[in-house]
Amino acid sequence: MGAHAAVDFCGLRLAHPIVNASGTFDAIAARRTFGDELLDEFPFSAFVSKTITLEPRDGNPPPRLWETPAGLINSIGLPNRGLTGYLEHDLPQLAQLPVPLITNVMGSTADDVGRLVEATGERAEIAAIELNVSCPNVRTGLDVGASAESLAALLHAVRPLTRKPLIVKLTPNTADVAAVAVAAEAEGADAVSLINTLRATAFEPGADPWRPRPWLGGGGGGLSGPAIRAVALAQVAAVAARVSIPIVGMGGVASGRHARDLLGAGAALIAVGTESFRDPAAGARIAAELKSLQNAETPATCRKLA
Ligand code: RRO
Repeated sequence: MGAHAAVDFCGLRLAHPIVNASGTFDAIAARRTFGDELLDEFPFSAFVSKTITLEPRDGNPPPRLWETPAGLINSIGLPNRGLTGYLEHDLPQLAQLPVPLITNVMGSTADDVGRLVEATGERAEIAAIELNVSCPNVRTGLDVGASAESLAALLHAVRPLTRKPLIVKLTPNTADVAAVAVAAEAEGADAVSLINTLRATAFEPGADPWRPRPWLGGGGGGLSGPAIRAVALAQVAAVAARVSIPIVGMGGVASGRHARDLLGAGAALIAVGTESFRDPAAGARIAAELKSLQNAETPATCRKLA
């Protein structure tokens, strides 16, 4: 079989189109578990960090997870070491990964986001910044990613603060995701990524069914996994019809065929999320399956040359 066609994404040369969805693969813990084998067979062509905030956060109280018949609801609530902790503790370890590092940041004010973008933008170990305006589990007071106007104002303030590629992680919890993507492109985003989780909730098992109580410590959560694959396809297609910047498509991808479908809908890269919880090597498997599908579609003579 021929080698994977490398992908150019915002000036980064990636070995294949499969990356991880932010917060779904802990590369530092995986290195502890799998040792240097992880570096030899890293499942993704770029690594996206879990979202960091300016100050450290403990995250939401437990329980934090609820399984649905075809998905997972999480209410993690952004636990992280904060900017300083990330730069001092995580970054040196993440910089050892054999692929470009994309750092995901989130703030509750434009000032916070600006400080995060500036500080991460100065670090040579970081190839690109993903700006999370889409977490369903934190009350920020400003639901910036749900409105084209508020996202435009935020990007207007922070875009000039770095020359690194800026990817905006869009929320599916809005009436018109394509309008928000258009605003991101107009204000200088280099790419958009979607979809984050769909706002969801679960009731406590065993509670009086007529007086249900929320199960998750954070009250509600975000739904991911196979249940949201069709929503992701529709939203990626809707965004692709309106913008010309590259799209990182994600939502329930568990096979090469699912990845191919999202590429067909207009994505340039595909992120694997929930499937990595079930199988930490899922990214590599999906990349291999996608490569087979691409080779199967290549005429035999070209295949020999590849
Ligand atoms: O940490 C979380 O609860 C979380 C985040 Br930041 C996000 O962007 N999406 C999600 O489903 N959970």
